[in-house]
Amino acid sequence: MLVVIIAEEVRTALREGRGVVALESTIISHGLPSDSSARVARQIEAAVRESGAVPATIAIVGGQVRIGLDDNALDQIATNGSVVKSSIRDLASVIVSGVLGATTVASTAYLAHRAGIQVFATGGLGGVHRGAGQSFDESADLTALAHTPVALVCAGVKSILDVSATLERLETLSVALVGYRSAKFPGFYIQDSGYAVPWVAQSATEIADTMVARNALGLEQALVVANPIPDGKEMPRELHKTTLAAALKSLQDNKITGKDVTPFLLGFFHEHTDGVSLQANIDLVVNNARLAGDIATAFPAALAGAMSDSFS
Ligand code: PSU
Ligand code: MN
Repeated sequence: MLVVIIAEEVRTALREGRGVVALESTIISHGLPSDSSARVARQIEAAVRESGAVPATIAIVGGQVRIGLDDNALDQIATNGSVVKSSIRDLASVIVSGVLGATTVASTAYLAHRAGIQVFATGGLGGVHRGAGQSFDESADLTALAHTPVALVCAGVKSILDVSATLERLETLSVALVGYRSAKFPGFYIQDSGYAVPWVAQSATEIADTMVARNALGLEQALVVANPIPDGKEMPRELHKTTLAAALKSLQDNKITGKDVTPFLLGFFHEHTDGVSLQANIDLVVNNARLAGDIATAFPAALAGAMSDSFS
């Protein structure tokens, strides 16, 4: 049973020490409307290439983990309605059952790290849900990042989550958090969630240096790079606020739980904002992919320039 297949282009880039950026597939299968997801997935990959890095979208196809998808596999993930959202605990069962699996932040980070990929781009991180004190609904993304040393570029977390509690959990789990050219923790569709980040980096090189220092320290936690949606691309605040309130109410009315919560809320936004949330989503993911490409491209030089005694 061959469980993991790394695409030729990705394997070559890794062997030659060139930049590679991992991309998750749940964003494609469950985070975007199906009529645009294949196009957007290719836009994301193109943004990584424009920064001089190689994209490696990760998914489970035909009982095998694929690190880097060909056109056919990417189309299947984007358009096949029966793709299973696969977090870390689902991986082995998805492989054995042979169903199509889309990987979340948690499982993508895990698989990327095991494949030797250090940089990963997504849209928004999973986190602590509102009411988690009662429901215990906290994304496995958080615990995965606590022991997976990748750099993850995201636009913060959506305000469908409890942003404050999510930041507290990241702190408890010792997950590093750095804002990119901003001291504000972004709120996905909006540049400022109302909370601050503990550190700010001004360049991709500074982030690559931070990864090198983290690795030299032997730390196993992820570095979350919070990259706000570009200027002028935010969702209008009022539309954001009213849609959020309606989405949370609909979630309760429909008694949605477990892994369906996040896709439900994302879908609600896309269905009720006449394309506005979709466009913001595309803009921020492409922006993240570009920055991740810049970081991956800067990483080899940062590594070469570092000198350190080892802890071993
Ligand atoms: N947040 C977003 N867009 C997404 C997701 C989260 O803004 O597409 C997806 C990611 O794949 C993330 C997952 O890892 O949802 C988290 O799901 P859950 O809350 O069930 O852990
Ligand atoms: Mn959950």
